[in-house]
Amino acid sequence: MTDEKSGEDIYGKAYTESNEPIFSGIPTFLKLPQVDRENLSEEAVDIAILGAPLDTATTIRPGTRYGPRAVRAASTVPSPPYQHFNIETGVDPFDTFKVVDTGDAQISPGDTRQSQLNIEDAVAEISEQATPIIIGGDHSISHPDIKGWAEANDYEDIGLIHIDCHADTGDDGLTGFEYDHGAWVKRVYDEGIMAGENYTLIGPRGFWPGPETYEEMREAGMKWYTSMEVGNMDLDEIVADAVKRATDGTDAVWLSFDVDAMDPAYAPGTGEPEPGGLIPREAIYMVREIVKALDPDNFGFDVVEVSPAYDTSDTNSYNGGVTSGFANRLIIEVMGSMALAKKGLEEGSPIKPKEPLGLQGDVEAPADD
Ligand SMILES: [Mn+2]
Repeated sequence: MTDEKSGEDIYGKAYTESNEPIFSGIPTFLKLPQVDRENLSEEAVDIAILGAPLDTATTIRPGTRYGPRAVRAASTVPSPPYQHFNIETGVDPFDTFKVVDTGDAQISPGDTRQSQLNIEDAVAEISEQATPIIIGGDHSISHPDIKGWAEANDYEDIGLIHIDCHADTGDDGLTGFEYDHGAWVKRVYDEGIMAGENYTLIGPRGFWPGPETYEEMREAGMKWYTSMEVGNMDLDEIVADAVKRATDGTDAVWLSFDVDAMDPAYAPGTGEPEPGGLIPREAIYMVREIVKALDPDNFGFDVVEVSPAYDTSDTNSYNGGVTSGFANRLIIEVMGSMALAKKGLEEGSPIKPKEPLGLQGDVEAPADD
């Protein structure tokens, strides 16, 4: 590690000595410290977590208002925050970043548009001080997420990498609502802060949106890799292309992950599941590699559409439903890759066996008789 800081330096003795089980106590994200948004400027915070429990811009099944709470609580790792050394990647984000949970944006039940504007304000507020990581909520939150983040940082041109089953490029929702969860990409595009050439979608499949919308996306210079293409192509090539497109002439990059990109077998807890999706290793690998290649100081992330009532294993998610646990894990992976990027490292320092991997030494040929 090139960085001399440790989790203990960042979080103090209380965390070193903390041995409270994960199921006990107040469930902030990974039981990280909670800091109110108005007090953020008083602390040197690197990453600020925000919940956006809005689900009234959903077309089919609601329930993602319970997403942030479930994702926060979903952790099977009974450790304090500073001990998240990832044994595969060899990095612990909490050795590099001070991460805090800033609670939820104010939702006004029944008033979808006002709630979205509140989310925009809350994201702008945290983005003044830190890199924002937002937990949805339905996918309509990504328009206010990106708008608040871009405004706080004076970004004029942003790149967008969007991992999702659906393009979300509709002009509006089913009966005309402009800020529907299937229209947020179009809203971002219409803001004039994202060129089509800086947009890449990974994971689409199924039947929505229709060919006219895909034709418009094509004309706008947008690019996409379908779920089947993810399965059949070299993931490194997809990652490199998405990163190149997102960073080409832009000030910053937003990564938006809709859990319905995943095959429903791996993420059943969502409103609009569609067969034939990504597997967790593909998604985790791509997210790791994408974020590692981006500037962590000009970056934002959201994970959306976790709907705990449809989840399995633990629908309360007080120790990790399948889907809420996956979303929780994605956030840790994102922060780990941000830490590598911050240190200028290509790879972390995983502990490996003494002997190289694979069969070693002379192998005796089977007896020939
Ligand atoms: Mn979506």
